[in-house]
Amino acid sequence: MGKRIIVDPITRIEGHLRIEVEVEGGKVKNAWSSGQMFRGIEMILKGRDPRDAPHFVQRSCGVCTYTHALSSVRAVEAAVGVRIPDNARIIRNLLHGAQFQHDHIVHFYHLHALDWVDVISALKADPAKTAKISENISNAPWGGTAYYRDVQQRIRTFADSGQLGPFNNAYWGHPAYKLPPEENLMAVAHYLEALRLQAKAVKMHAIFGGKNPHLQSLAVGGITSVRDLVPDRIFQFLHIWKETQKFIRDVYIPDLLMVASFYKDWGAIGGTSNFLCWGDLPTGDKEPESLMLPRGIIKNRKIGDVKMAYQEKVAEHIRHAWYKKDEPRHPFEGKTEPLEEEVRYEPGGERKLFFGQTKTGKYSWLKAPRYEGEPCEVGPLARVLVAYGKGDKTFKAVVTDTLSKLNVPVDALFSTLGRTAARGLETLVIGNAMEGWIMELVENVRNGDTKTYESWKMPDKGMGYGLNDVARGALGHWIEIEDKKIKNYQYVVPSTWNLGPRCEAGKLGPVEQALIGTPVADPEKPVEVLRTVHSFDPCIACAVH
Ligand code: NFC
Repeated sequence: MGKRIIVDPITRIEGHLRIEVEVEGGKVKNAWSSGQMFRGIEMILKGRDPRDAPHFVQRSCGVCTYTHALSSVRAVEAAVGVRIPDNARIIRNLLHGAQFQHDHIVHFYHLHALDWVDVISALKADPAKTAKISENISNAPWGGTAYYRDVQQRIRTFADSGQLGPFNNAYWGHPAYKLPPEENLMAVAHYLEALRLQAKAVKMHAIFGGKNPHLQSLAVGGITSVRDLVPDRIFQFLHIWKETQKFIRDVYIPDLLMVASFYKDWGAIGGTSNFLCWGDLPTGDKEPESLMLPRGIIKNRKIGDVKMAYQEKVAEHIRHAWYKKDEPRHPFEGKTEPLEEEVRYEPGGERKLFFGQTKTGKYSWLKAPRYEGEPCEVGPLARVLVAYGKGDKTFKAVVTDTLSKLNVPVDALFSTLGRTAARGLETLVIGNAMEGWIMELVENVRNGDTKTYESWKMPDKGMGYGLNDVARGALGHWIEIEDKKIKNYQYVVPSTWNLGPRCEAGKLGPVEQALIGTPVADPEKPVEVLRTVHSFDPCIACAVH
């Protein structure tokens, strides 16, 4: 048996994730991904008024706040049979677009960059050289030797005090870090700038959503921000969007290309096989035809063979999850019955064993979602591949441009590097589209259309689902109503798809699959494992819900 490495908890993610790998000959040979915390929101929802569901489920997570409410409100609307007005659709898209911008910037700089950027190496940089590099590659609104010298001094103050604060406990100096000191200094400076920028970007949610996290303006039938349909509010939104999009175009994308150019070997590490998207950002009433992010599934990396994806083909498996014995179930039939006693280990009990050696074979609070029995990666890479495979002109252009700038083949997309690049590229594309939506809203208001809500009546019975594609991937909510109350409610979440355990057939989840073959230079400092896990941007709070 190879050497076992456990990373528990994985930090710079949301929720409690434990990753265990077996390393042999310097590479990962086997992997187990485990969610370590139970939530139970699906159980709490039973018997409640369906209109309450969006408010409850949104509390699954404060990171992808809003997205559960959106999926839920769509599920209830499908069950009660109401069509929302255009303005509601546009405002929902704007809030969703702002979520993508904010979420992906925070992920790239604050959750993922330090897997590639060595903060301490930046102390050796020549600030004048960094200023030159920065001038050459980006249009950042800040820069110059004095600026970079100042940033370097701030890092030095941290380091000299022996208290690295947010930069503590990392693997600084690890040989897998490839950026020269000057590039490291630039990246750390942009990490700090991104902290400031994201605090502004989040205000877009406050304008049409009342607050962030957990927006308050979604209602079954539309949106309540009717008083915000005035030039003042719309232009406030436009102003913040502009600054955010400028950062994405002039800083995030150039930084992404710069970092990627030093890590091209990661274009052959960390890939998976199947990719699923529900699609999102409707430009009209017809679903899925009007979705700007298209719906589809790619199997076995056949990028030229994108098939339509159907929610009927989804089932959640619990053979290796801590739930009562059951068969795989479609979400409309889904159950959430936790096995409390099995996971209450005594010190020295089963938890001390490695996964794969336990008696029950169960090792996670995440269920294992499957599409026609197959694990599927969801998220930015799946969306970019499906759009590219379907020949979407905008996505094709940015992907082709990036591949040629990095001088790597299309196959490099199936990797950790491809996943991280795809996230940046879709941020750019979605952010660009937002301007058109703002103008559409302005035009509607100018023409006297300020309708944001359609009334409806609660039926005694009904069933519906809402399919979304959110920051971390394909998200679906399924509801059954009986006696005007919630009879059953299930959701299948992006991080459940990506981080879930083995299924009934023993097939590995996408992260488990992606980790196999990952090089590990030093088992005491498995930074390479973190790179692949972080590239999925896990959220275990969502995944277990
Ligand atoms: Ni939390 Fe999520 C919800 C997940 O669906 N996974 O992107 C979304 O969290 O970040």
